[in-house]
Amino acid sequence: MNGRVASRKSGWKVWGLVGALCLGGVDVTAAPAPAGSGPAAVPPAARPAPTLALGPSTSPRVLTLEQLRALPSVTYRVEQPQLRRSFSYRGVTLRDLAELGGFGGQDLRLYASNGYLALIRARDYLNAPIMVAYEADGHAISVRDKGPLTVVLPPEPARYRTLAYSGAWVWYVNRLTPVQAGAQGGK
Ligand SMILES: Nc1nc2c(c(=O)[nH]1)N[C@H]1C(S)=C(S)[C@@H](COP(=O)(O)O)O[C@H]1N2
Ligand SMILES: [Mo]
Repeated sequence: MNGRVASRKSGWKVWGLVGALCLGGVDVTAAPAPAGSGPAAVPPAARPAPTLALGPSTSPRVLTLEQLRALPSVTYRVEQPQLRRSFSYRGVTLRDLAELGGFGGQDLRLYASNGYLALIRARDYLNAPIMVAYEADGHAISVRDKGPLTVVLPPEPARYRTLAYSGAWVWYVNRLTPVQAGAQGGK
């Protein structure tokens, strides 16, 4: 990682992987499985609808998928570098989301439901339509494909397709906060 994108992985990642394989996107932070009971016991109908929180956990604005879908959207085709498949993604720009959260133009922390955290600089999202995508090829994004909400970077500039930015493709994203809000938990 260089200075543009900082990221860390935590012990929660294993839950994220379990979730990706078996859980079908249940946010384990919102619905922890009792020890010993398999997350696979949660039927698809019990999956909580995805939400995106804007701002620190003490004072978030929480958008439902429906509310996200009602915002102005961008659509473009790009290859998801970890899946190595190209999709036409649709979603809301980080620029608009930060504005809506009241922290437009600030560097952002992006949290995922598996405990992953990445930083995206204002100079990146202000100059390119980096988005939180909720749709790929006209469909909801499956957990297998890193959804239901996933950060997508446009094909240009070319640096977005380098290793330095691979950590910015935050899968299962569920919260954005301004970096200046301090060391808030991501949950
Ligand atoms: N939710 C989530 N998104 C994530 C990660 C993660 O652990 N969890 N890892 C990031 C990092 S640091 C990189 S390099 C790529 C990892 O993709 P790969 O494991 O397919 O190489 O996804 C990024 N997005
Ligand atoms: Mo990475």
